[in-house]
Amino acid sequence: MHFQWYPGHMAKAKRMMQENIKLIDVVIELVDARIPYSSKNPDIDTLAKNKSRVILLNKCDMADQRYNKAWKDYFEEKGYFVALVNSKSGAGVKQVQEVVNKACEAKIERDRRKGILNRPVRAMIVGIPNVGKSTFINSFVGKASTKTGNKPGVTKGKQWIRLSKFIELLDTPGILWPKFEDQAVGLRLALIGSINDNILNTTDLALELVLLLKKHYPEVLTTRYGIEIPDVVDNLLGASKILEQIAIKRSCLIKGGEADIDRAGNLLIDDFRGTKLGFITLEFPSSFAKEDKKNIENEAKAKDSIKSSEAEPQMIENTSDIITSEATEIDEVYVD
Ligand SMILES: Nc1nc2c(ncn2[C@@H]2O[C@H](COP(=O)(O)OP(=O)(O)OP(=O)(O)O)[C@@H](O)[C@H]2O)c(=O)[nH]1
Ligand SMILES: [Mg+2]
Repeated sequence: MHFQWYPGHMAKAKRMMQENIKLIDVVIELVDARIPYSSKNPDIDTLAKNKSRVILLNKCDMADQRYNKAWKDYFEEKGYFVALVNSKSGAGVKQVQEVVNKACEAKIERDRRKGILNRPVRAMIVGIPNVGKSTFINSFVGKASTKTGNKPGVTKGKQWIRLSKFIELLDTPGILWPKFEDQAVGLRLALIGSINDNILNTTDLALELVLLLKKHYPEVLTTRYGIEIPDVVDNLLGASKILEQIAIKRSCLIKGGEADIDRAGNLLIDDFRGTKLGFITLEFPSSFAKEDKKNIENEAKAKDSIKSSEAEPQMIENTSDIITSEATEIDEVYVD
């Protein structure tokens, strides 16, 4: 299965975000606590360079509690200000204000020294489609200020929301990035519903889900559907046998009594997305910590080889390019 979804409206939204970034003090990125690595958009790192960064591990109520704290530590170690949030119920949302304040301490101090007092903090809320940005904003603000929905692409344009005299939020449409270098990332994004289902083969997606569940949560399929799972299921053929069993148990049959694995596939995906299989996390910080270590080692090696092959040291003649300008005006209507 190949995953790619970068429609025109995302490229447009990214341009809007680039145009507005100069107004922003802090970028609050929502990731999905079930796949915190895959749901973190690498383009945001480029966009938010030199800005304070907050990561909210949203939908933490749907994830496996055993890994939530570990993921929080993982991102904190990388220098982000982090909070675990359930935007739907509001759990953890209050503490976000504190986290944002911490992330903005340096900026507030800079303002104070310049004699600027009480200028509101401006935060851009970013994240992949369907991660819960608008739900978070509504919960944070304490009333429905922006439209939400359980499908990707609900928020269309930009929208400023004044939370209080201390903080203003910019809601943005969910964006992905042009190419998933690692297709496993695309698969996980599709599973949580951040890629439009209309462009996916949901039966193939369900087969991949069976393989992931068998690997990380071997009991859940037996518990939910009362089916026998062989010890080794490591290919799509094995997975389709399991889908067949689910189809039979759930009376998803086509004429002649044959198992309807397409319907069973949809049922399995819906059950996963609706946490009927339990609270499931599909990525684990320990595996990414190893990957990070490898990347750091490779970067260090690359730096060493550049150093040894470098001729003359280069002078920076004009630093204006690397200083970000601080804008003060917002050019958008408030939705209050
Ligand atoms: N269980 C749970 N559901 C959530 C949470 N946050 C959001 N949701 C649900 O996730 C779905 C998507 O929420 P939205 O707020 O519309 O997501 P969005 O990121 O604004 O989506 P786009 O505007 O399409 O990019 C909705 O059905 C929400 O109810 C959460 O923390 N926990
Ligand atoms: Mg939205």
